[in-house]
Amino acid sequence: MYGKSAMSADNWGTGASVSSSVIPKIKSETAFSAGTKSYITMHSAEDSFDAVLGYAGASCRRDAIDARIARETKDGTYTYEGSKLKDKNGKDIADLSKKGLIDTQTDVADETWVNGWPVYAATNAELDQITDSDRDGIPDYYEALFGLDRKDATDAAKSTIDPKGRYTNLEMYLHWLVRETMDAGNAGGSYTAF
Ligand SMILES: [Ca+2]
Ligand SMILES: [Ca+2]
Repeated sequence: MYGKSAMSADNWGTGASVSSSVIPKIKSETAFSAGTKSYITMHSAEDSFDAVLGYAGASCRRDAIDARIARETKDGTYTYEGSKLKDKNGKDIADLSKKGLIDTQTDVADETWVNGWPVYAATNAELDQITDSDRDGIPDYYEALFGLDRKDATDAAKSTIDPKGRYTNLEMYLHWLVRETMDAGNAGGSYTAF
């Protein structure tokens, strides 16, 4: 466990909150076989922590909230607190820790934000990048780049870009959007190709 060397050295003795009589029923002395083939990249626990903090998330790029959560997780800190003083039953919860646990997005105060949310802006060049003439989910620039037809909405569901025909062209575009994020997150790991 991060920052707890004694616990890391003795996971089951000091790190597990279960009865000693239960441990033999749930503990394996040997690693589970992952088989000879794997679709995933493996890292050590320490490297995984950094990779998740650096690259996890469902976006091409991180916004201010993503960046703050990653930084606070790494540093073991928090920035904002919950604002409510009563629980849903009207009971005083003033004694409970609200550190880092916001109750509403307006608890996240930043004068440049609106109602607790950052303002997302795009340049004209970025807006041009998302022009999608046939509205098949794939923007014109990508259709041109990979030989698709920006006036034919049926090609998004076809599988002509993937040399092995496994993924649709729309899926290939979505993969392409995060190719650099995936490469960086997988760097240094082990992977068995097949
Ligand atoms: Ca399109
Ligand atoms: Ca198209």
